[in-house]
This record gives sequence, structure tokens and C-alpha cells, in this order.
Amino acid sequence: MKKLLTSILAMIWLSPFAAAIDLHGLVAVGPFTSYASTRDSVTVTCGDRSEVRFYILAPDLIRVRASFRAPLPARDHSWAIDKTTWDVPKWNVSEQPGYLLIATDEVEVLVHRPDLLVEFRDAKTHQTIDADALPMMFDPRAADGRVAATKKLGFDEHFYGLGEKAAHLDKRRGQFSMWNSDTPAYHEGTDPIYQDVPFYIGWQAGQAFGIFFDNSYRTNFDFAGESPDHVVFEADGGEMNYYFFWGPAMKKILARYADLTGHMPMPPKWALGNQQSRWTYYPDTVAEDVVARYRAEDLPLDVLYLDIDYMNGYRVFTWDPHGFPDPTAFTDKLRKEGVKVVVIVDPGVKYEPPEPGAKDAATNPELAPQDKSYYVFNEGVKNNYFLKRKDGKLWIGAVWPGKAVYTDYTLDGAARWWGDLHRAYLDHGVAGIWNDMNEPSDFLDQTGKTQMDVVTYDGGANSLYAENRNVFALNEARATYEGLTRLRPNERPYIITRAGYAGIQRYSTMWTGDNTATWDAMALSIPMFESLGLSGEPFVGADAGGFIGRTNAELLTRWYEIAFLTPFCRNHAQRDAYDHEPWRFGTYYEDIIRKYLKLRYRFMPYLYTVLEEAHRTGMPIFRPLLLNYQADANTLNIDDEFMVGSDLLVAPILEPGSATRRVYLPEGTWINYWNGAQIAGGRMVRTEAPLDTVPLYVRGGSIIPMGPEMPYVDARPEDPLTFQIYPDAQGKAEVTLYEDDGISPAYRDGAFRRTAITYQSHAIDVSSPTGTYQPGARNMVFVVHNPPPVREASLDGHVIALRKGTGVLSVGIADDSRAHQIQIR
Ligand code: MIG
Repeated sequence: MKKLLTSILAMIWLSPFAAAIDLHGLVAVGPFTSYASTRDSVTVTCGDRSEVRFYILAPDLIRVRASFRAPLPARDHSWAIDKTTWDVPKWNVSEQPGYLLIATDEVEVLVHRPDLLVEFRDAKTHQTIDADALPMMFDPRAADGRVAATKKLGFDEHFYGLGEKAAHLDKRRGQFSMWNSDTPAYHEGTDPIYQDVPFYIGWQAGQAFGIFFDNSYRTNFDFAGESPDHVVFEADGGEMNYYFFWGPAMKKILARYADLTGHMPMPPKWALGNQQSRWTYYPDTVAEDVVARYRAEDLPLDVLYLDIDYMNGYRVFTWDPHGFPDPTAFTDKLRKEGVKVVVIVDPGVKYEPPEPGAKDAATNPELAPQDKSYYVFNEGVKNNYFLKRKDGKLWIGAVWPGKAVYTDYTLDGAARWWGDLHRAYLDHGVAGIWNDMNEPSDFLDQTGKTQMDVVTYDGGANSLYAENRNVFALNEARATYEGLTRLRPNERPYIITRAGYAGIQRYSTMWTGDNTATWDAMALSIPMFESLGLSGEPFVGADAGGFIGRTNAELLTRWYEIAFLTPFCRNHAQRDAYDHEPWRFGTYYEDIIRKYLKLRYRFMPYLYTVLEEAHRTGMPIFRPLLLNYQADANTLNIDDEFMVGSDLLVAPILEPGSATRRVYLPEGTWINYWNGAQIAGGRMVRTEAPLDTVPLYVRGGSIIPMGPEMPYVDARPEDPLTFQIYPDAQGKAEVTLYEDDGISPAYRDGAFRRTAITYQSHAIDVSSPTGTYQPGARNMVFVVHNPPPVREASLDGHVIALRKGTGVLSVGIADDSRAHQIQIR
């Protein structure tokens, strides 16, 4: 055994690892001595007493968990995991010459002897998918030290995912760390930033696998940036604990990942509406003026944000008595305009011991002066809800209110309390919550180094900060989500967060923090959204116009040509930034922005259908071309284009002064949305893109459901509901439209409507809808693009009116919730 360790160590010393991930000082687990199996797992015991356990969760999902020089601990808990009980699939274990073989119908796991190299193979072809280059490693000097796994790099292997990274789409040759960090004005290469999702997808020869390294300590990933041929993932502490997903379809991996870490619940439909923010709209009348101007300018708007100044002295769960003296009247006024109010909530609670004899108001304490006594601080102290250091003293940081304390959201009581505190907003008609600064940000120390002795209850483990920083925001979001659910059970919570960890999608949507008003930041947002989508977070967006710095008319206009099809569409700006609401640069630019905002609302039936697909299947809304065209190696690093769902492709202009660009269109037929021209894909095309035109293509074979223009979501019925039919080369197209009430959780109990529409052989078939939701009386219009030469149309055999336009024909019927066939001849 000694000889083996020495030889492995020699291997490591000789390997060309240098700075970034330094495996020196770590030792390998091993050697393989025996194994034992249960119903759903195989545990290998090593000569050094280490244990490596393989859990067979699904035919394409294997969990690997190891302990070093000791048996695996009984405690097995992760804040990221949603599904802990799996139906054990068919599998078996057998001893083979040189290795132990664990096989399901889809994956083979080879555990090589004696040195415990783990190899994953495709059960059908027996080809290697992913294999260890070195055995798992541990730090023998520390009880809770570093752990590492080292995989071989494939010659043509590419890497995707990793959550929120200020980096290009393909992570090959990149190195990344996971440590939630407040990083204003981040740019390409800033790492880490706000959120951390230690999940990646590997692609080789068109086939994909996934690895989720579920370890909330600071983790590091090296996709052969340091060594020429090794992929390493390692953590500062905690367990070697990862999940291996076999596709080969990326979509299958994302679906499994969603099952494992949780599906995004349906947000309210208005979350897809246009949103406006600024640091800061103050006082209430300014916010009202912004909304009034939106309406006067005929610009659609659903949501207005209140940044930190609505609070009384930056105290969370209070209202500023001067700027917002009557918050209920304020939200009422905006609601009459169809505008919902979202308020910012920071986790830092002002440290404010009460003055002697001071008391908190028994009712509506959020409206009281707070200057002598602050109810949130008092309640938190009294109940021991705030995080403390090992020595029992409060952890006091500094945030906007000055000295601040932080809540231990892993304490059930504290989480419930925090959730219930949102009454201070909901009672005044606030519609949603914006969780900022939850890395958590501390002006005294943004690195976390001086906070390492902060203790988190963590289910009784009383674990330290190193393990809990990355899941702080996840637990805050959980407390918030559960609080909103309790306080307003008949409405879907709407939460948006800055920091997060794997699983955050169960509770919150996200935005990419403090970007800059630069062309580079706008361009970077595309791979960022695409990567977040490949990391289980479907509802993403950035501050349109750029948060920090001075934006300009052209940049803002081009930004909206991306934002209008981004799930989260919000204009926001820093306190001292030049104003950049849509009208601020004059009518020429405003007219273009209006055109795109209105188009977003016309696309709403399509966007909502794609949103529901994200909820149900884990597929992102904002996708890299690669996800839809996985076999096409031309798409491996395309991140200056994106797709929305499967049917829309956007190739925005990402530099100033440009009015033309090249666009890669994958195999198939594509239709230029603006002029209806049909284009054969599988090649690069050049297209014109003057300032008012973003290159936008529709996939041949799709049907895009569209509604009328709206000032805000569901301001009136989607009437007429128009199905834009774009046949493929075989003359076929299809869609299944999803609808529900847009606000309540009743969709979970079948209160939705799915309407399948198919087009083939010159016939439009409307299926009889499924689900119990009734959208009400309305008309349906079917527009066939590039139609065949026809003379008449019939509905269920009876002749109906047929309208012809250039390159299109259309027919209309009443939607009576029944199946119909429309023939065109
Ligand atoms: O330290 O609340 O990312 O959107 O406007 C800055 C003020 C605090 C950071 C957020 C930004 C917000 C700002 N906040």
C-alpha cells in the first residue's frame, strides 16, 4: 500500500500542475480492498479505511460519495437537493478482471482495482464517457480539508454550465471558483461573482454527460486550463460528493438535474412583463411620475421596483415615513395603472439596541419611527435568530444601515420569522420581493476571511462559515418563498435574487447584478444567461442599459433588442447613473424601444408556453443554439446568438455603429421574422441590421402563438389569439399552447389549458384542449406563412372566409374549446 501511495504521489509531483488548483499535499484514496452492496448502493472499502459509495438513483444518474480514512458519516444532507427518494432502477454489480462493474440499463461504472479509478461508460456501446485520471484525493493533514477529483480531458471535449460565470459559453481551458461574492462592475474574467452552481455538462462527439459536485464550500473547477489534459474539481472542505448524469442528450441531463435539485415553480405571468427600476425612485410621487410617463408614452409596463431608500434608514421591513408615508395608497395607485410594486430586501438587519424604556409598536411596527427601538432587531436578538461567532458573540458586519447582523435561515424558527416579516410589505400591497446583498455582502470584509468562525445551525451540525456562505442566499430565498406562500397562499410568490447556489430555482428567479453600461457587458450577458440556463436556472436577466456608468441611446436601444426576449426584462440603473428609462434619449430611440416592448407582449402566449416548459421539464427559456442542435459542432461556442425556446433565434448587434452581421443558422428552414424570407440553414448568412431591426428568425416547423398588444400582462383577454404558422420543408408545423390564470397556484391541480395545433397537408388541426382552465370567449386566427396556392378554406367541411396577404393567408374561427379541422384548398 505504501508503494502505491508513493507512486501516485510521484505521479502528482511529476504532473505539470502549477498554481490554480494545487493538488500537492493531497493523497489518493485506496487501495480497493472489498465492497458491499445494498438495494441501491455499492460501498467500496479501501486499505486506508476510506469508503467510496456509489448510489444508483436512476438508470442515468449515479451519485459518488467518499470519506477519507474513515467510514462515511451517517449525516447526509444538502440544501441543494430536492429529491432524496428515488425508485431504484434495474442494476447489478459484478466482479470483473481488474475492476468492479456496476451497471444499469444506461450506464456502466467501472471501479478499477487496485487504485480506485472510476470510469463511466455507455452501457449500450461500452464506450468511455468520462474517466478518472487520478484517484480521488484528500488532505491527510486536516480533518475537514481539501478534496479533489481529477478526470481525463477528451481531445475534443467541451464544457458548459457552472451557473453564473462572467465568461464565454464553452468553459474548456477555463478555471473557475465558487464563492458567492459581491462584485460590482464585474467584467469578463471576474471570478467568482454573485452566484455559484457547481454543475457542469461535458460534450464530446455530440454526446453529453453532467457532473454536479454538491459541495457548498469554496470549490474550484479547472477544465484543463492548468494541466494540458486534466479536468479537476476540488473543494476547500466537506465531502467528495458528486452526481454523474448520462445523456447523451443535454436535455435529458437538464431534466434529471431539475428532478434532483428542484423544478422552478411557475412565477406569476406578470413576471414576464416589462419591469422598471432605479436606484432610487424617491419619494413615492417620483415613482408615480415614472409610471404615469410610461402610460403617457404608450410603453407597456408591469412592475416598478423600490430600491433601498423606501426603507426607514435602511432598516428592512420598514417604510420611510417621509418618502413613503402611505405605502398602501401608493401601491393602490400603481395597481390601478396595472403596475405591481416589488421592494428590495437586504439580509443585513440594522444593529440597533433599543434606548432604555423604548418599546416597539404592537401593530404595524413597520410604519413606526424606529429611531429609539427597531422591532426586527429586537425580535431577532430576543429569539437568538442572528448568526454568531464561535465565541458566542453576534457577527456584526456593515451594510447600508451601518452596523448590521445577519439571520441564521437554517434555524426553522428564524426562517419562519423572516418569512412572516414580509407581512410588513404584503399588508401594503407589495407584489414581489427583490433579495439583494445576499452573498452575503459585508462592507467590512467582502472575502469572508474574517467570518470563518461564524457558526450556522445547519440542521444541528453547527457548521462553520466556509460551508455555509454559498448556501446563505439559498436559505434566505427559501425562508422568503415559504413566507410569501403562507401569507398569500392564493398567489404564486415572485422573488428575484442576486446570490444563490444549486437549487435556487425552487424559490427564486435571478438577475446578474451590477453590470456596466458597456457594449462588452451587454455582449457578456448572452453567454451568462445561456450558461445559467444550462445550470438549472431558467428565469434570468440583466439590468438593461447597464447598471454602472453612463449608457447612451444606441447602447440602450440595442440592449432592448436582447432584453425584449430575455425572461427577466428590467431597466435598472445605479444611483449616480444617467437616467435611462426608454424615453430619456428622445423619440427616435424611444419609438424603437416601444416597438420591441410591444412585440414582447405580442409574443406573450409563446413566452408563457416556454416558461411552463421550463417549469415542467427544466429546459431553459433563453438557450444557446447548442442545446437545440447538440449534434452540430458549429454551435459549440456560439454565444453571440441565442434561442428562446425551440422556435425563435436572435442574433443581436453587439457593437456600436454596426448595421450588419453574420448569423449562423443551424440545419433546417428558417424564416426571417421581419420579411418572411425563407432561408436554408446549416450555414452562415449575412444580414442587415439597422438600429431598428434585430435579426430575428423563426424555425420552420413551428407555430408561434401571439396575442394583441397590451399595456400590461392580461390587461385584457388574448383576443384574437393568433397562430403564426411557419411550415418546414415537409409543409408541417406544430405547437402546444399553454395557458392558465397566470397568478394562482391552481395550475398544480390541473387548472391550465393545453391546446395542440398541428399543420400538415394543408390542414390545420385544433385539438380538443386538455385541463380545466377556461380562457373565455375569443377568436383564433391562423396565419400560414409562405402558403400553397389555394382558393378556399373550410371549417369542419363548411366554407369559411379566407384572407390573402403578401406571402401569407389567414383564416379565423371562434374558440369554443372544441376540436376543429380547417382545410385550405
Ligand atoms: O451596494 O440597493 O445589485 O441593483 O440598486 C449596492 C442598491 C446595493 C446592489 C444591487 C443594485 C441595487 C443596489 N445594491
